[in-house]
Amino acid sequence: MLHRLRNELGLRVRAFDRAGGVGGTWYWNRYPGAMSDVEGFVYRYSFDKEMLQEWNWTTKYTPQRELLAYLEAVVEKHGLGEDIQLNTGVESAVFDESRGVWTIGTDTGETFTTRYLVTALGPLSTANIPDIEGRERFRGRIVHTGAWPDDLSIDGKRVGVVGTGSTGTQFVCAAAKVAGHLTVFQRSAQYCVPSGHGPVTDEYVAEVRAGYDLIWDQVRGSRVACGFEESEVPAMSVSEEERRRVFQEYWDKGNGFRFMFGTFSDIVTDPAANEAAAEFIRSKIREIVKDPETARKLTPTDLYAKRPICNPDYYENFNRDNVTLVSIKENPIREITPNGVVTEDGVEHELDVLVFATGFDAVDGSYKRMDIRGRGGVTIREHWEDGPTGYLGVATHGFPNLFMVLGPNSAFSNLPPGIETQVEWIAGLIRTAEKNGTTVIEATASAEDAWTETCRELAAYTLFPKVASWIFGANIPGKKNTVMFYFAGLGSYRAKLSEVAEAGYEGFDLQASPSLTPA
Ligand code: NA7
Repeated sequence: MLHRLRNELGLRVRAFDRAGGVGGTWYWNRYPGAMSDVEGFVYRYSFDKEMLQEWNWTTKYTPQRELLAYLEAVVEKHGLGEDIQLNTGVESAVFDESRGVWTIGTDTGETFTTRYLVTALGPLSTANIPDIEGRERFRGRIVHTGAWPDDLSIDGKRVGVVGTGSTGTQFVCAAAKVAGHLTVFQRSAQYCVPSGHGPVTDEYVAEVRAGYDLIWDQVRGSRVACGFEESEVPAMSVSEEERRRVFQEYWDKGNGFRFMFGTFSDIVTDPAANEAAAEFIRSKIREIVKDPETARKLTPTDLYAKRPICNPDYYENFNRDNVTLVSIKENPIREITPNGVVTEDGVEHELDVLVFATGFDAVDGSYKRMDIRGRGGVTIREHWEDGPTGYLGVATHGFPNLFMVLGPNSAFSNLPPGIETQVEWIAGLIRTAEKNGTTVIEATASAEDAWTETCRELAAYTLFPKVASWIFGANIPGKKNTVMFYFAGLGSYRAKLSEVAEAGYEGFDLQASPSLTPA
């Protein structure tokens, strides 16, 4: 966004980050095993064609360190660093209706005014840490995966991890091999498929580089934007034998999104198709995990309808002598003691390090902790009391000139192409506004309501809302369950954005700035 607005539109821009370096998610999430579980070749920017040809990679998925190095290189190459103010948290943003500008207050005591405010706060950046009795008494170290300290090594230690989502399962795969003992506190059993992680050849890299134009075209027109063709075949339209063959093929190939969206077209919409996929994964758990009781606890029985997860060898880790599984659904955590975690059965699990892989207050969490005030002094917290909404995921009524990257009701897809889509579109809108002098831009309430309704209808067509997960805010106690994503895919989302722009930014009220209007 900074590159587009400053280097291409010529605006004066300043970016702020609480962190001591750039990288966002990939700055903070330094836990053992952290990596993107979308294949590396599409987990990057597409805008810099030169960099696509020059940046090298050696493994199918990109580990955190390399992602961070990549993002730092992008900043360096485009000279962005000089306009990024690090170690600076934005605490408040107040819209001044009389002047049509935002006033930004930071935790460094500075104030800035700006015509446009873009929030790229990250949909998964405000940590969710369960309030467990006795936390402060623990003598070891307690960490959340999203703020992993550089000085913390788990080698040889007694480690406990609460949470088995994308993060928790990645952590388990890495920690099992280095910890003295690993105790996994699992609330819900997970459907996890192999990732197929491993080295890639130079020929593969050369082939991807040569094909990038087509690759990005395909990604931009697809649903989940993960770099593969999604299936058009309903699962129940083929024989049971053929279904198993296809599931096995994708199991062998690896990747969670591929398994969910590449095998058949209706895994997340048809309960029978969903059950077929779920049962296939369950059969694999039974095959892999040697201890029947551990296998039982690891086997999910609900719908296969959370964000898909993949790892190199998740279930295999539970065959190791140094790994213990505790089902906290059956045997809840009672308290944390100076020595570790006590479960309801009275057992004290002694630990040196307790890791919370318990996720995030997704989508609006990072907005609610800031004091953002739009028209009439209304705060974003008040505005989103019944759940976050956003017109096209980029703007919300009552907050003119506030543009969100990955705001509520953005497309549910691989994030880098989703981010680029919105960044380009927001830049186009600002360019138009600057050219026409209509620099107060506000989503209308009716357009936002209609978009929210569309997102609701699309979500209801899927099985996702039937399972409790962060996608609908169900992971945060007291958070209202709302639809926070657009589920028709990136291709259709992009088509909608183009349509809106071509219709003169339909659904936006575009007015001249009060300060620019002649008296
Ligand atoms: P997730 O997917 O929200 O997973 C969090 C995990 O923590 C999940 O297993 C939860 O169990 C568990 N959890 C959450 N709160 C509690 C409490 N209070 N007690 C016990 N266990 C709890 O977060 P991730 O960081 O793994 O991934 C988030 C996204 O980041 C991911 O989808 C990718 O897009 C990147 P539950 O399943 O809710 O029973």
